[in-house]
Amino acid sequence: MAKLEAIAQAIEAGKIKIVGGLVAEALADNLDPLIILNQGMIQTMSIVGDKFKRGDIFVPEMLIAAKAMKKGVEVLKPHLAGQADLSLGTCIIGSVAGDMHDIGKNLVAMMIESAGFEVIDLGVDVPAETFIKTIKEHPEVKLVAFSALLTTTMPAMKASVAAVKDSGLHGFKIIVGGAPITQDYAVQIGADGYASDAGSAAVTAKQLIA
Ligand code: B1M
Repeated sequence: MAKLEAIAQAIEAGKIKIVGGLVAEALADNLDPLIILNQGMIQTMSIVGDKFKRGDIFVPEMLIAAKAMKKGVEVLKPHLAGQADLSLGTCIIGSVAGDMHDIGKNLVAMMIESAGFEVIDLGVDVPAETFIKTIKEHPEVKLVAFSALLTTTMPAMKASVAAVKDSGLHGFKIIVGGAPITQDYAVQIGADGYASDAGSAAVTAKQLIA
């Protein structure tokens, strides 16, 4: 547990240079990668978010913590991904227009990939038109995944889902998620599926295309 605490402290303090090494040490000590991710890293980002909300820290501190978390995830990634040898199809994923948050979206992409999908990650601040263009370029696509972390980008998610559905393109399912998104909202905007975290996103992704 001391290792998890050290990882959490390094992420919160934005110590980008040491996080990777600490995660590698925790793995060498046979700590479960999912426990490292959930208890050492994701929980820490919640603490960072709460401090930001209270005004104890500001955007630069939040950004540097996010960068430190990314370094840790890089080291963790090969240990989280399974060896799926059969492709379930292509999944296009991105954070919706106006949304720059990508840590959660990257985790979702990683878990969906490890479930057996080929993932095309469009990154952050992705306009609906880019999703549509990419679907046209990849007619084999089975899943389109939208992430939003801000209440202010929820309308962009709604508009993106509507634009993709109105495009007349078909043969794929739509999955949505992100901290402010709920099952009810997903239904309301016409998505086929919703997941609250990266693990359940992979499970839902497989169920949607079954
Ligand atoms: Co931002 N930010 N941020 N931020 N940020 C939040 C989201 C916030 C809750 C902080 C707070 O006030 N407590 C708040 C939003 C409030 C609201 O909308 N109600 C907020 C704000 C206000 C802002 C700015 C507006 C701040 C400002 O500039 N004044 C600004 C907006 C920028 C923009 O997007 N246009 C901003 C900027 C940033 C940084 C750039 C500094 C940085 C992001 C860096 C990056 O991502 N590369 C940042 C960070 C780090 C956060 C917090 C602290 C952490 C987010 C995170 O990475 N969490 C966040 C507070 C918090 O979450 N507690 C906060 C860890 C991650 C693993 O969890 O992203 O929730 P999460 O992903 C989960 C699930 O949501 C789900 O699975 C993931 C893994 O389990 N999920 C999906 C996500 N996508 C999914 C898709 C799916 C399914 C599940 O299917 C497709």
